[in-house]
Amino acid sequence: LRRIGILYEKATKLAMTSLNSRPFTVLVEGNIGSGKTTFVEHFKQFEDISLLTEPVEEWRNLRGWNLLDLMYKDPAKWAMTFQSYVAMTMLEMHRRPTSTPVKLMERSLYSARYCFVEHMRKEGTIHPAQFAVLDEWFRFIDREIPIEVDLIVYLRATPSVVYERIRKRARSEEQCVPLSYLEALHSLHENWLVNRTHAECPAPVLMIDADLDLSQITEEYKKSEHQILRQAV
Ligand code: DCP
Repeated sequence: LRRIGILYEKATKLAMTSLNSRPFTVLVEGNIGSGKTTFVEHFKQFEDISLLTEPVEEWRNLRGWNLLDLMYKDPAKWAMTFQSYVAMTMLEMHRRPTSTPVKLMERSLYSARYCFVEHMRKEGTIHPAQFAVLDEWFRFIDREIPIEVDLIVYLRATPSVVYERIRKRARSEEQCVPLSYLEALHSLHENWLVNRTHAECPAPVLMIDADLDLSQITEEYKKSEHQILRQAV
């Protein structure tokens, strides 16, 4: 009887998901090294959530080519190529169907455009014509392809804190990342998610203090659980 009860509950959830036709979709955003992957992995314990971690490994190995490394080593030559591939992998994640009522996704087309591409435009890393092509792609996708977002979790961290974390995790491609770059990315996240200087912020923002270290951060993550899980009917 217990088994039948569980099966019935699962079937009801599935039916409700397909009735609602799409999952409650949460984007996890924040500076490099702010703990996005750790945040997403915290939700592994809940079965009603699909977790989509960022495809960094795909960026590091596209048919044997490490685009992330090429971009950091020679941004003038590779930033455009890298960002166009990032956009494709992000779009694939936005569109990936799920069978659960909640979908938790690391990063998005939006942070790619409003933080990373915006920084490259401001700094002149990409030519204005290259920026125009990336921006036209972004506008086209935004206009023509449904990308549903219900909540953005912003892991807000101090640039010097993430600088230390990046140094410690020692991802080979990121060895050249200076503090000034993290400061610039921080302001761009703030502009997008807090000051709302872009017309587009596709959902309400839940802010989390991401400066805390691993031993304390679980408590901080727990605070967001009810906002995310209450959608898992
Ligand atoms: N990156 C980029 N342009 C993007 C997205 C990411 O240049 N549109 C780069 C920055 C980092 C690497 O890709 O070098 C991964 O960055 P993220 O901040 O997306 O992921 P992290 O692994 O740093 O996340 P966290 O440490 O918060 O889990």
